[in-house]
Amino acid sequence: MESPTRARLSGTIAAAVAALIAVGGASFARASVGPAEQIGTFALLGGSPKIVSKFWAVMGGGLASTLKVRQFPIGSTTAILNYDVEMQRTIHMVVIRDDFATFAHLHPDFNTTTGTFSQSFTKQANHRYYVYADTTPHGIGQQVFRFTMESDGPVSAMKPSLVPSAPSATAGPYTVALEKTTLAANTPQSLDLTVDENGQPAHDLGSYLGAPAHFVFINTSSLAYVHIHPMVRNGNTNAKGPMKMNMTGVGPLMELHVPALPAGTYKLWIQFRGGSYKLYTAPFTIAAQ
Ligand SMILES: [Cu+2]
Repeated sequence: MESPTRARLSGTIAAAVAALIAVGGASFARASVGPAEQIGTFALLGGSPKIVSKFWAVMGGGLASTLKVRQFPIGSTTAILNYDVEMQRTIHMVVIRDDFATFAHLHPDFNTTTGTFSQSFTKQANHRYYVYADTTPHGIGQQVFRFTMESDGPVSAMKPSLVPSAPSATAGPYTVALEKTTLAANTPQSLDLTVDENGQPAHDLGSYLGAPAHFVFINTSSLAYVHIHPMVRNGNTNAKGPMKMNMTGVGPLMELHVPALPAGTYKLWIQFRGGSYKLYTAPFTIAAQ
Protein backbone atom coordinates (compact mmCIF):
# COMPACT_ATOMS: atom_id res chain seq x y z
CA MET A 1 0.00 0.00 0.00
CA GLU A 2 1.15 3.48 -0.13
CA SER A 3 0.70 7.06 -0.11
CA PRO A 4 2.49 10.35 -0.59
CA THR A 5 4.76 13.53 0.15
CA ARG A 6 6.03 16.94 0.68
CA ALA A 7 5.89 20.55 -0.10
CA ARG A 8 7.03 24.02 0.02
CA LEU A 9 5.31 27.31 -0.06
CA SER A 10 7.28 30.25 -1.22
CA GLY A 11 6.91 33.78 -2.35
CA THR A 12 7.12 37.22 -0.98
CA ILE A 13 4.58 38.64 1.42
CA ALA A 14 3.54 41.11 -1.24
CA ALA A 15 2.89 38.32 -3.71
CA ALA A 16 0.97 36.36 -1.11
CA VAL A 17 -1.20 39.33 -0.28
CA ALA A 18 -1.82 40.02 -3.96
CA ALA A 19 -2.75 36.38 -4.49
CA LEU A 20 -5.11 36.42 -1.53
CA ILE A 21 -6.85 39.49 -2.88
CA ALA A 22 -7.11 37.94 -6.34
CA VAL A 23 -8.38 34.63 -5.00
CA GLY A 24 -10.80 36.29 -2.63
CA GLY A 25 -12.28 38.40 -5.40
CA ALA A 26 -12.60 35.40 -7.68
CA SER A 27 -14.28 33.25 -5.06
CA PHE A 28 -16.92 35.86 -4.35
CA ALA A 29 -17.66 35.95 -8.05
CA ARG A 30 -18.17 32.20 -8.31
CA ALA A 31 -21.05 30.54 -6.56
CA SER A 32 -20.40 26.99 -7.79
CA VAL A 33 -17.50 26.23 -5.52
CA GLY A 34 -19.60 24.13 -3.18
CA PRO A 35 -19.43 24.10 0.57
CA ALA A 36 -16.58 26.07 2.08
CA GLU A 37 -15.20 23.02 3.79
CA GLN A 38 -15.95 19.34 3.54
CA ILE A 39 -15.29 16.51 5.94
CA GLY A 40 -13.91 13.61 3.93
CA THR A 41 -15.62 10.25 3.56
CA PHE A 42 -13.31 7.39 4.43
CA ALA A 43 -12.56 5.60 1.16
CA LEU A 44 -9.80 3.05 1.67
CA LEU A 45 -11.13 -0.41 0.96
CA GLY A 46 -10.59 -2.60 3.99
CA GLY A 47 -9.45 0.21 6.28
CA SER A 48 -11.09 2.28 8.95
CA PRO A 49 -10.98 6.02 9.70
CA LYS A 50 -8.61 7.06 12.45
CA ILE A 51 -8.40 10.78 11.65
CA VAL A 52 -10.60 13.58 10.33
CA SER A 53 -9.75 14.93 6.90
CA LYS A 54 -10.95 18.33 5.72
CA PHE A 55 -11.00 19.74 2.21
CA TRP A 56 -11.73 23.06 0.62
CA ALA A 57 -11.05 24.61 -2.77
CA VAL A 58 -9.88 28.15 -3.36
CA MET A 59 -11.08 29.30 -6.77
CA GLY A 60 -8.68 30.97 -9.14
CA GLY A 61 -9.38 32.33 -12.60
CA GLY A 62 -11.68 30.38 -14.89
CA LEU A 63 -12.01 26.79 -13.73
CA ALA A 64 -8.66 26.81 -11.96
CA SER A 65 -8.53 26.27 -8.24
CA THR A 66 -6.21 25.35 -5.43
CA LEU A 67 -7.29 22.23 -3.58
CA LYS A 68 -6.56 22.21 0.13
CA VAL A 69 -6.48 19.32 2.56
CA ARG A 70 -5.84 19.51 6.29
CA GLN A 71 -6.15 16.58 8.65
CA PHE A 72 -6.70 16.20 12.36
CA PRO A 73 -6.62 13.52 15.01
CA ILE A 74 -10.20 12.61 15.92
CA GLY A 75 -11.46 15.07 18.52
CA SER A 76 -8.57 17.49 18.00
CA THR A 77 -8.34 20.91 16.39
CA THR A 78 -4.57 20.69 16.04
CA ALA A 79 -3.61 19.72 12.50
CA ILE A 80 -1.47 16.65 11.90
CA LEU A 81 2.03 17.75 10.91
CA ASN A 82 3.92 14.47 10.90
CA TYR A 83 3.38 12.24 7.88
CA ASP A 84 5.32 9.20 6.82
CA VAL A 85 6.76 9.18 3.34
CA GLU A 86 5.11 6.38 1.39
CA MET A 87 6.06 5.70 -2.19
CA GLN A 88 8.37 8.72 -2.03
CA ARG A 89 5.63 11.20 -1.13
CA THR A 90 3.82 12.39 2.02
CA ILE A 91 0.56 12.66 0.12
CA HIS A 92 -0.83 11.15 -3.04
CA MET A 93 -3.86 13.00 -4.32
CA VAL A 94 -5.97 11.29 -6.93
CA VAL A 95 -8.55 13.38 -8.81
CA ILE A 96 -11.10 11.57 -10.96
CA ARG A 97 -13.82 13.03 -13.14
CA ASP A 98 -17.34 11.86 -12.28
CA ASP A 99 -17.59 9.82 -15.49
CA PHE A 100 -14.22 8.17 -14.73
CA ALA A 101 -12.87 9.53 -18.00
CA THR A 102 -9.94 11.41 -16.48
CA PHE A 103 -7.46 10.47 -13.79
CA ALA A 104 -4.80 12.63 -12.17
CA HIS A 105 -2.26 11.42 -9.60
CA LEU A 106 -0.86 14.53 -7.94
CA HIS A 107 1.54 15.36 -5.14
CA PRO A 108 0.43 18.49 -3.32
CA ASP A 109 2.80 20.79 -1.53
CA PHE A 110 2.78 20.57 2.25
CA ASN A 111 2.99 23.51 4.62
CA THR A 112 4.83 22.08 7.60
CA THR A 113 3.63 24.90 9.85
CA THR A 114 -0.12 24.75 9.19
CA GLY A 115 -0.36 21.11 8.12
CA THR A 116 -2.16 22.14 4.93
CA PHE A 117 -1.63 20.38 1.62
CA SER A 118 -2.13 22.54 -1.49
CA GLN A 119 -2.58 21.45 -5.08
CA SER A 120 -3.51 23.49 -8.13
CA PHE A 121 -6.07 21.84 -10.34
CA THR A 122 -8.10 22.98 -13.33
CA LYS A 123 -11.37 21.18 -13.87
CA GLN A 124 -13.55 20.97 -16.93
CA ALA A 125 -17.05 22.42 -16.95
CA ASN A 126 -20.11 20.21 -16.44
CA HIS A 127 -18.37 17.63 -14.30
CA ARG A 128 -18.02 16.82 -10.66
CA TYR A 129 -14.66 15.51 -9.52
CA TYR A 130 -13.82 13.02 -6.82
CA VAL A 131 -10.72 13.96 -4.89
CA TYR A 132 -8.88 11.32 -2.85
CA ALA A 133 -6.27 12.24 -0.24
CA ASP A 134 -4.03 9.24 0.43
CA THR A 135 -1.67 9.79 3.36
CA THR A 136 0.05 7.95 6.17
CA PRO A 137 -0.05 10.05 9.34
CA HIS A 138 2.90 8.96 11.46
CA GLY A 139 1.99 6.18 13.86
CA ILE A 140 -1.50 5.76 12.39
CA GLY A 141 -1.11 4.00 9.06
CA GLN A 142 -2.62 4.62 5.67
CA GLN A 143 -5.71 6.80 5.56
CA VAL A 144 -7.66 7.70 2.43
CA PHE A 145 -10.51 10.18 2.31
CA ARG A 146 -12.74 11.22 -0.56
CA PHE A 147 -14.20 14.63 -1.32
CA THR A 148 -16.41 15.95 -4.10
CA MET A 149 -15.71 19.06 -6.14
CA GLU A 150 -18.97 20.36 -7.52
CA SER A 151 -19.56 20.97 -11.19
CA ASP A 152 -19.39 24.30 -12.91
CA GLY A 153 -22.59 24.21 -14.93
CA PRO A 154 -25.09 21.35 -15.20
CA VAL A 155 -23.56 17.93 -14.71
CA SER A 156 -23.12 16.10 -18.01
CA ALA A 157 -25.52 13.19 -18.50
CA MET A 158 -22.78 11.10 -20.11
CA LYS A 159 -22.60 7.75 -18.35
CA PRO A 160 -19.41 5.71 -18.29
CA SER A 161 -19.35 2.21 -19.74
CA LEU A 162 -19.40 -0.39 -17.01
CA VAL A 163 -18.58 -3.28 -19.33
CA PRO A 164 -15.22 -4.91 -18.58
CA SER A 165 -12.65 -3.51 -20.98
CA ALA A 166 -10.46 -5.51 -23.31
CA PRO A 167 -7.52 -6.89 -21.34
CA SER A 168 -4.99 -4.90 -23.28
CA ALA A 169 -4.65 -1.19 -23.83
CA THR A 170 -2.23 1.05 -25.68
CA ALA A 171 -0.20 3.65 -23.82
CA GLY A 172 2.21 5.54 -26.05
CA PRO A 173 4.45 2.94 -27.71
CA TYR A 174 3.45 0.27 -25.19
CA THR A 175 0.81 -2.42 -25.11
CA VAL A 176 -0.31 -2.94 -21.53
CA ALA A 177 -1.94 -6.35 -21.09
CA LEU A 178 -3.69 -7.68 -18.04
CA GLU A 179 -4.24 -11.39 -17.64
CA LYS A 180 -7.99 -10.71 -17.42
CA THR A 181 -10.47 -7.96 -16.65
CA THR A 182 -13.11 -10.09 -14.93
CA LEU A 183 -12.08 -11.16 -11.45
CA ALA A 184 -13.67 -13.31 -8.80
CA ALA A 185 -15.28 -11.10 -6.17
CA ASN A 186 -14.32 -11.29 -2.50
CA THR A 187 -11.25 -13.37 -3.28
CA PRO A 188 -7.61 -12.36 -2.98
CA GLN A 189 -5.89 -13.33 -6.21
CA SER A 190 -2.92 -12.62 -8.36
CA LEU A 191 -3.11 -10.85 -11.69
CA ASP A 192 -0.37 -10.77 -14.29
CA LEU A 193 0.54 -7.63 -16.17
CA THR A 194 2.72 -7.52 -19.26
CA VAL A 195 4.08 -4.41 -20.94
CA ASP A 196 5.19 -4.93 -24.53
CA GLU A 197 6.81 -2.63 -27.05
CA ASN A 198 7.00 -3.55 -30.73
CA GLY A 199 5.69 -7.00 -29.95
CA GLN A 200 8.44 -7.74 -27.43
CA PRO A 201 8.56 -7.33 -23.67
CA ALA A 202 9.51 -3.69 -23.08
CA HIS A 203 13.13 -3.21 -22.10
CA ASP A 204 13.13 0.45 -21.16
CA LEU A 205 10.71 0.65 -18.24
CA GLY A 206 11.69 2.64 -15.19
CA SER A 207 10.55 2.69 -11.60
CA TYR A 208 7.84 5.21 -10.74
CA LEU A 209 7.61 6.44 -7.16
CA GLY A 210 9.49 3.41 -5.94
CA ALA A 211 7.43 0.73 -7.67
CA PRO A 212 7.45 -0.96 -11.08
CA ALA A 213 3.86 0.22 -11.59
CA HIS A 214 0.95 1.68 -9.65
CA PHE A 215 -2.61 0.38 -9.76
CA VAL A 216 -5.47 2.55 -8.54
CA PHE A 217 -8.88 0.88 -8.48
CA ILE A 218 -12.05 2.89 -7.83
CA ASN A 219 -15.34 1.10 -7.25
CA THR A 220 -17.78 2.89 -9.56
CA SER A 221 -20.63 2.46 -7.09
CA SER A 222 -19.19 2.85 -3.59
CA LEU A 223 -16.23 4.95 -4.85
CA ALA A 224 -13.97 2.88 -2.59
CA TYR A 225 -10.27 3.24 -3.32
CA VAL A 226 -7.49 0.67 -3.63
CA HIS A 227 -3.90 1.61 -4.49
CA ILE A 228 -1.50 -1.29 -4.84
CA HIS A 229 1.76 -2.19 -6.52
CA PRO A 230 2.89 -5.21 -8.47
CA MET A 231 6.17 -6.99 -8.13
CA VAL A 232 8.27 -8.01 -11.06
CA ARG A 233 7.87 -11.68 -11.88
CA ASN A 234 10.69 -14.08 -11.19
CA GLY A 235 13.17 -14.58 -13.99
CA ASN A 236 12.68 -11.05 -15.13
CA THR A 237 14.36 -9.10 -12.47
CA ASN A 238 17.50 -8.52 -10.51
CA ALA A 239 15.69 -9.29 -7.27
CA LYS A 240 17.51 -11.47 -4.76
CA GLY A 241 15.14 -14.40 -4.83
CA PRO A 242 11.77 -15.57 -6.02
CA MET A 243 10.07 -15.02 -2.67
CA LYS A 244 11.35 -11.52 -2.20
CA MET A 245 8.94 -8.71 -2.90
CA ASN A 246 10.65 -6.82 -5.61
CA MET A 247 9.01 -3.43 -5.49
CA THR A 248 11.85 -1.42 -6.88
CA GLY A 249 13.04 -3.83 -9.53
CA VAL A 250 11.59 -3.02 -12.89
CA GLY A 251 10.57 -5.26 -15.72
CA PRO A 252 7.86 -5.86 -18.30
CA LEU A 253 6.40 -8.95 -16.61
CA MET A 254 4.66 -8.12 -13.36
CA GLU A 255 2.34 -9.76 -10.91
CA LEU A 256 -0.17 -7.94 -8.75
CA HIS A 257 -1.64 -9.35 -5.57
CA VAL A 258 -5.22 -8.10 -5.66
CA PRO A 259 -7.05 -7.99 -2.33
CA ALA A 260 -10.60 -9.31 -1.99
CA LEU A 261 -12.71 -6.88 -3.99
CA PRO A 262 -16.43 -6.64 -3.23
CA ALA A 263 -18.56 -7.44 -6.28
CA GLY A 264 -18.93 -4.51 -8.59
CA THR A 265 -17.38 -2.58 -11.42
CA TYR A 266 -14.03 -0.93 -10.92
CA LYS A 267 -12.19 1.62 -12.95
CA LEU A 268 -8.49 0.87 -12.87
CA TRP A 269 -5.62 3.10 -13.88
CA ILE A 270 -2.16 1.58 -14.24
CA GLN A 271 0.76 4.00 -14.22
CA PHE A 272 4.34 3.21 -15.13
CA ARG A 273 7.45 4.90 -16.44
CA GLY A 274 8.60 4.24 -19.98
CA GLY A 275 11.68 5.34 -21.85
CA SER A 276 13.05 8.83 -21.19
CA TYR A 277 11.39 8.77 -17.77
CA LYS A 278 8.03 9.44 -19.37
CA LEU A 279 4.93 8.58 -17.36
CA TYR A 280 2.17 6.51 -18.97
CA THR A 281 -1.32 5.75 -17.74
CA ALA A 282 -3.45 2.90 -19.05
CA PRO A 283 -7.15 2.77 -18.07
CA PHE A 284 -9.19 -0.41 -17.69
CA THR A 285 -12.66 -1.40 -16.52
CA ILE A 286 -12.67 -4.41 -14.23
CA ALA A 287 -15.62 -6.54 -13.16
CA ALA A 288 -15.51 -8.36 -9.84
CA GLN A 289 -18.25 -10.96 -9.83
CU1 LIG B 1 1.36 3.81 -6.00
